[in-house]
Amino acid sequence: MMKMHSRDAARAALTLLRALLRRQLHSVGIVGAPFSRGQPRDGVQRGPDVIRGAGLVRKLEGQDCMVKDYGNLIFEEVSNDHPFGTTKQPRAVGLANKQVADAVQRVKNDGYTCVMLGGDHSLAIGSIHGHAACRPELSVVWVDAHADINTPLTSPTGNIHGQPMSYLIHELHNKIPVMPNFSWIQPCVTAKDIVYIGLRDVDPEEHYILKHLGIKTFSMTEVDSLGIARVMEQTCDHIFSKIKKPIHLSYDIDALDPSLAPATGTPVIGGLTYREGIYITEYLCQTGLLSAIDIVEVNPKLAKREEEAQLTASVAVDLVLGCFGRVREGSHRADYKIPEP
Ligand SMILES: [Mn+2]
Repeated sequence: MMKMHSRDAARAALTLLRALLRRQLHSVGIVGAPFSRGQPRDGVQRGPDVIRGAGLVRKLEGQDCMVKDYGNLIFEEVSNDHPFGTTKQPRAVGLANKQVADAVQRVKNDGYTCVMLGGDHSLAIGSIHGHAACRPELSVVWVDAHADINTPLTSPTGNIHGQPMSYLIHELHNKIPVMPNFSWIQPCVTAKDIVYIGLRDVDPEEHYILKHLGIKTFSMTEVDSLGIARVMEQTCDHIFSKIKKPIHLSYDIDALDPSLAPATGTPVIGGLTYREGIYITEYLCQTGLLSAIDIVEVNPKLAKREEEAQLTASVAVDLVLGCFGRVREGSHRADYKIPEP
């Protein structure tokens, strides 16, 4: 287990104390990762700024969160990034994810719940890796239309945003080739500590991997048959079966139905409703164990009209708000009094 530097521990304690003194329940650290090389469509690198543009920080502060925006990471261009086998742009993806891992680790050491705004879903490699460096016992809730668990050798497209989980799972370690700029990555999650929600477009090789490793999945069929409330109960029963673990929520906007989140690279019909999507965040929030969140694959350039881009970004904001205490019944300050005439 990595030892937390005593200065980091002190800083984290101070952040928490400050939040408590101001009656702020949540302290949120935001990292933007404007990166698109894990997939072929231009525009997803604008995700962090369109999500901020939809009022993310102001709305979080409006619900009494203490927010620190760490800004956007700056990724260098990588030249001669030819494919490794069929895997595309491995050097750029490996390098960017190292930066994301370092940034997430810093945000966690500063005492915040980390919100990583993508960018494409390849960035979950760095986000989960950096989170696990501080919280090695973490569990992962992966909300997505896709399983993103192809290995470089099973991937039908060679796009790394369809592969991030494969690099992180201990049980798949011996199936992963050594790729340029990927040598820093160590598996940090066990198959039993992962839950998928929202699946509806899974490759045969991925389906084999999910079944072979016994990973808990709630496809859209289970969401339909159980209802989202029982899906979330069973999700938490599964990840908390032995001890209460910090949760890494990796939320791909394409988990939601394309009618709600049209501005994304690989939309699949038949997704989560707005209410189901929000319920996931509300439920995980009230566990008190949400420790890091990814919001990825918002691509404003793929919107047919400006309203589609705005709708997708505002839904993304609502997901984050749900993670930090927004409840639909409404809320009020503890010291509120009705004014008297
Ligand atoms: Mn995904």
